[in-house]
Amino acid sequence: DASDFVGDQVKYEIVGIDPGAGLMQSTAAALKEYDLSEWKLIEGSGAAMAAALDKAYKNKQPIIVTGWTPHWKFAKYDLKYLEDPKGVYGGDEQIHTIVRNGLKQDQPSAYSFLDKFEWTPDDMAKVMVDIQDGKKPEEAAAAWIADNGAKVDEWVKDIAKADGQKLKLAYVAWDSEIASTNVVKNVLETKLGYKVEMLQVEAGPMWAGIANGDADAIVAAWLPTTHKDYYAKYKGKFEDMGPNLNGTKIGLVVPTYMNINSIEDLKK
Ligand code: PBE
Repeated sequence: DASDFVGDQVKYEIVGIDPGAGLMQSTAAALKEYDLSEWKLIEGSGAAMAAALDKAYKNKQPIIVTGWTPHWKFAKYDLKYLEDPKGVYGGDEQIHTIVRNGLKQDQPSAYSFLDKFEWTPDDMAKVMVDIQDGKKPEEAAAAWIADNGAKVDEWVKDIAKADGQKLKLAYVAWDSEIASTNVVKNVLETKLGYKVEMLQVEAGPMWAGIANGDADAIVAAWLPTTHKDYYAKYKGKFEDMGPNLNGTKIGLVVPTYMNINSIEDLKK
């Protein structure tokens, strides 16, 4: 029989993403802090989370997912973050660009552009929504660049062109980072003459790769909270170029048709 309690409705399950994501570590911490030991955080991927959300939403069924902003899902569905009165998921956060040590000497043009690269949550969301609507990531990136010529010109202004040198951008297959990494790759190739390889990896190897020099850059570092463990682990072995986007959020997300509002509502 259907119970009114959300735990019974969703079988005490929270739909998670890839285990290396900072969002998963924060959610594990939230289950502890809010004393929700009967709840399970299910590992999966960003894509599997989105598929589960889509299916539940279409059937108006209850579901709790690990979510983040910017993300196309907020344009497609009516969703809300559960309030986090204990602040486990952190406050203001930015996405940083991180490069390997030595990039400045080896690839000064790429370094200068990566230092300048900065856009808004709306910019990123536009690329994400286009991809969700069926464009290939590289097509969505190219379309955004074509539509935002002035912004892109400013990023590459006065930077000398390279001569086909190779660069490696590491990223995780989170929809937000698929969008940003494709935009940066396109600019490096079409405006600055590089040949760019995108390395899709898990979060741990992404940070290890930038620290050991296997990758040249990432535009996927969520700080100061989401990736704080990775940041601390490799500190000194990379160069932090600062924020490329301001105004992110992570937490537990539910459809607005659910009548819970806070993580505290998960407690019976
Ligand atoms: N995310 C998207 C990542 C960072 C980008 C929030 C899923 C994470 O949790 O590590």
